[in-house]
Amino acid sequence: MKNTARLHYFLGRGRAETTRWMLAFNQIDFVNIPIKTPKELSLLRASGKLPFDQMPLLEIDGNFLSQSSAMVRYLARLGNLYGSDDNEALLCDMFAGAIADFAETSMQAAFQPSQEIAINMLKDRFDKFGPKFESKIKENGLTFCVGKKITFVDILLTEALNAYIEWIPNLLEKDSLLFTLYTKMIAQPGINKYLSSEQRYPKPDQNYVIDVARVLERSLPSHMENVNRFVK
Ligand SMILES: N[C@@H](CCC(=O)N[C@@H](CS)C(=O)NCC(=O)O)C(=O)O
Repeated sequence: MKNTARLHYFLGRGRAETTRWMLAFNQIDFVNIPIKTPKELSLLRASGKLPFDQMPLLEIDGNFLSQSSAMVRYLARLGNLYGSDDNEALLCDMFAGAIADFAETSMQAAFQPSQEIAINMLKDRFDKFGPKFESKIKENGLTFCVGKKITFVDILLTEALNAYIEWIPNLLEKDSLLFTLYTKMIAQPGINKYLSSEQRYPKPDQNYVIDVARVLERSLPSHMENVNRFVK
């Protein structure tokens, strides 16, 4: 039997969330190892498991994986989710890059001074990328982003859309291909189970923003009080 994978990160989604969705889709058991204090982070760094001193860290199959995009691709290869040939793999990488650009805005949303600003930012970003994703799925035969079966980019896109939808519930048109893809992917057994599990962190809020700044001993966003309270 395989060991349970261990994912070290803050007490929240952030840059570990795509890895969680990939583990979930592949039905690989994992535990979140929350890093809650600067001391815990410095111990992790001192362990030598973080090649670039950064989280997330995924411990799996005896390996210590750094960089979320590398984790996602490792899990994509493990689950045969990287397209059926080199050309599809290339298309997957192109899609994954665009999805990362799209998803970055949802990761920044909780750090904004108001809900209104966050939502406007997300709407602008969706207006830029949404129609492109829609037309690429159409060109590819109406169902998947790349090829004729699920690839890791379908999972990444669903994760990103899920984060947007938490801010803007009516984001997707019900008759759109994106909505159909989203609905299908969210119902995949591993993902469905993960989303209602204890491993799933809530939508990031001010507490998450404070947590990150505290652990990294960094300043808070400029709209918050006492912005340098954790800076050493
Ligand atoms: N490209 C990296 C970014 C990693 C990253 O920026 N991690 C942050 C936390 S979200 C970190 O560890 N910052 C501390 C540092 O850079 O020393 C990834 O996606 O894994």
